[in-house]
Amino acid sequence: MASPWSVGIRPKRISALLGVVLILFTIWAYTWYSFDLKLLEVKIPSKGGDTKIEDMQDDKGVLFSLVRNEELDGMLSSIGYVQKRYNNQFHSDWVFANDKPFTEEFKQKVTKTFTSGRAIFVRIPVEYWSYPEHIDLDRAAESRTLAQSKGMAYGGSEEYRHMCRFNSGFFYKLEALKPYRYYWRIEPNVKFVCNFKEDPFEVMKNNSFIYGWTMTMGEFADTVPTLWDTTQTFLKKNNGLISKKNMYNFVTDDNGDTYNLCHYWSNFEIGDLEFYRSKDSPYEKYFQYLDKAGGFFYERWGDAPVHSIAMSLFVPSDKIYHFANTGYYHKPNQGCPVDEFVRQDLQCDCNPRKDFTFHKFSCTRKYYKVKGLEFPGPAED
Ligand SMILES: Nc1nc2c(ncn2[C@@H]2O[C@H](COP(=O)(O)OP(=O)(O)OP(=O)(O)O)[C@@H](O)[C@H]2O)c(=O)[nH]1
Ligand SMILES: [Mg+2]
Repeated sequence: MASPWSVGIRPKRISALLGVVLILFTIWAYTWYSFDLKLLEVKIPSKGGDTKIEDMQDDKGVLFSLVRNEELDGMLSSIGYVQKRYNNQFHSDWVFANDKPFTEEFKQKVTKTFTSGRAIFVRIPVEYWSYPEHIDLDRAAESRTLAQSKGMAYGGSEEYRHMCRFNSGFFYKLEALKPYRYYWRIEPNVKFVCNFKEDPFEVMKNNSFIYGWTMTMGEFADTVPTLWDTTQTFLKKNNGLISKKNMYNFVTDDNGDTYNLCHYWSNFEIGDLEFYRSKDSPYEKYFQYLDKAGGFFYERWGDAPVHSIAMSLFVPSDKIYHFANTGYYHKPNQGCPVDEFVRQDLQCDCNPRKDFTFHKFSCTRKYYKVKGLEFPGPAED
């Protein structure tokens, strides 16, 4: 059989040819994936002139949204508020994640609207958004039917359960979040009606905070019937994970017998990704245990109670911080600084009488009591 050399193609020429093919492939890949996470660290050009790849350090924060294509208008609305009140000054990047491919329309409109930072679009790996093998699908379906018949919000929804499981145990594993130390979760259709004078990511970093929240409330008991017992069994099997300065009493009123349903309202949360993803993280162990127990599908465990219980157990109380003056709105609750001076200083556009942060139905009073701090809210609700 004739070898390539014998028909006149020399090794040097083959190398040159391979080189050209490689360059063409690189140009193609760069163009094709310019909005994709795969090449995030090295390939996405800086947008708006504020964020350069070489600036990326471990302690940077990133805005993060899990969102559907159908929620484009709501997302654009949230982006407007975030830019006006925060990002026009601080220029953070924003990662948008979806279990389905983002449409071109979604990417283009978001990129056009989010001019104060860099927009990164991510498709969630299927293993982060599907049933693990140990789940009995018939049992899961029966539980959804029952929950729906009881009128539980999202009781019949499979998507909602995948969303809660993703927000509990997977978002922090996304490749796109690897370059960042802190995340700030933003949903479509939320509002910020006060200015940020300080960058919350700097507040987190400068104080070594692990978790920041803005509102608290009680969970629907029907969604988490066995979450607390499962947590107790986990703790018995895993000695030494509880922090010495924990906030256990934020989530239980009877010294651990039952869960009092208090949680940080996780549609707004700012967290230290290292806490979730470090090699010996108690959080990951806890999530794995909960996931095996199946309550994300056999019940309707939310990421808010899961995060809140974990923070209350595994994190020292001085690493949890209340971002009190965000003027944050997520249907149906509005946060509004109760102090008139603060409202003026931050140019808030809200009515303090409508504030939910310190409302008697919230758990905020309990938070301050457990922390041993003076309650900063109004004397009576
Ligand atoms: N990509 C994707 N995002 C989802 C899906 N379900 C929910 N989300 C997003 O996950 C977040 C939480 O979902 P929501 O439906 O707002 O849940 P919620 O805040 O408990 O419920 P509401 O009070 O109705 O807002 C939002 O940012 C949604 O856009 C889904 O199936 N796919
Ligand atoms: Mg929501």
